[in-house]
Amino acid sequence: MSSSFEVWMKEVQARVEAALDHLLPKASLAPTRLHEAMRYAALGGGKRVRPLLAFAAGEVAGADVARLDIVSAAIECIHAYSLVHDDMPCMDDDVLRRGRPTVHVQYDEATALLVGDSLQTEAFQLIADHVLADDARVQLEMARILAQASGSRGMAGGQAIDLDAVGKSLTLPELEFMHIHKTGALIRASVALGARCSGGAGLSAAELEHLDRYARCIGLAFQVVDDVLDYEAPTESLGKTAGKDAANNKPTYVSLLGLGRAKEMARELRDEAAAALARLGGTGGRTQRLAELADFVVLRRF
Ligand code: GRG
Repeated sequence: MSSSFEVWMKEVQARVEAALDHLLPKASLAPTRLHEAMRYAALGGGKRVRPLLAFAAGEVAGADVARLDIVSAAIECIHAYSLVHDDMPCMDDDVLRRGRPTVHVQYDEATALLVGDSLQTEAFQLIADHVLADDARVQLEMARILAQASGSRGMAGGQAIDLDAVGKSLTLPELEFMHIHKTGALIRASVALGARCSGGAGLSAAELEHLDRYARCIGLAFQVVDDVLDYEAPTESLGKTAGKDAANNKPTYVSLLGLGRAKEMARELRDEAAAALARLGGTGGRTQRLAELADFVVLRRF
């Protein structure tokens, strides 16, 4: 990881934290317990991979950073909601997230349910409240992209398949279908939204297609690495309970392919993502951050 990438990453992470802090309802606003719990779920943690992708795609499009702040906050609201609900006893039943007690443990189950619901709707309120694209039709498309990526045709659908798969054996295409939805859809939407935050005519259809190809590879690579880390990394460095997949008898890339082949697959997906960037126009300059993020996703240890 180059020092300039590290500086850029920290800068974006700080911007996203500040944007969420500013945009989320204050804990002093009634209902105070719900607002405090929403802030507990969304602030002060996480790698902010999806905002980093939105900012990097925005760099390709020459996007306004103030627009990227809003889009990133909206995406993180959806992401935080999904983690809160996923950790609940009716789903993954976990007590640790980002190194802290999960929301239903820190507060209670009903509050966790409402936190997820409220963060989800907050995301769409942010998109409705701010100008994010010069063309109102593009802004409407952004809302549609985020809705599709979050709902039953995207992340929530992937989660349903995941819950159904516990204790079953899946084929590789079935596992891939599940993860393209559960994890990949929001990652793909992050790149798509960042790329649409530019002024004027924006990127061409061909450029958006290359970016989308990149995003699909990164979305899958992210999940393959997540499976590897769940198998290999200790709970302390993950900030969440390690080894849950095997404990829950869940099919993963590691259980299907073996550790070595799963790691190889992540690297192949990174190379495919890099090839999509090359088609977009060169390896350096405007695509540099996206290329560095592809390495970060594959080489991360948490
Ligand atoms: C409840 C609708 C609904 C969906 C849940 C995202 C998800 C679907 C479940 C989370 C479970 C999980 C471990 C998924 C694998 C990949 C993933 C999304 C990991 C968590 O994302 P990170 O690593 O988390 O970006 P941070 O904490 O860094 O933001």
